[in-house]
Amino acid sequence: MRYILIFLMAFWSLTSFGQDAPKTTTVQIKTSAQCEMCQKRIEKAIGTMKGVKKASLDVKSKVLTVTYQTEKVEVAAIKTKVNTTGYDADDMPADKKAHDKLPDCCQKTSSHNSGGSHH
Ligand SMILES: [Cu+2]
Repeated sequence: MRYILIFLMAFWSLTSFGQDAPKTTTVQIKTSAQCEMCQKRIEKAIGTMKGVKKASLDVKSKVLTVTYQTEKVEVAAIKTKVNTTGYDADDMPADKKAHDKLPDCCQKTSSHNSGGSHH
């Protein structure tokens, strides 16, 4: 009888563990961010998405690192959000309207950025 109880408790703790620990994963997305303003903009847009735990962008490499819950949000949705914020996400191009609304210095096609390095 005692053994059955222990077995049941072990089983219970295993199943509840699976439910209580949402699976998170981290993905890196190459964006077309230009400066710190872009960084803040993207981090805010992605960081406030449902299921996203953390979003941080490195301006130098333009790589956005996102930690998210796999059950709540998909990479495709995150990339689309980056696009509608006005930036490329890997091979997905930025939404043109959103991109054109960005300040000049943040536009990848901006004259400020052509023919040389920004900053
Ligand atoms: Cu910018």
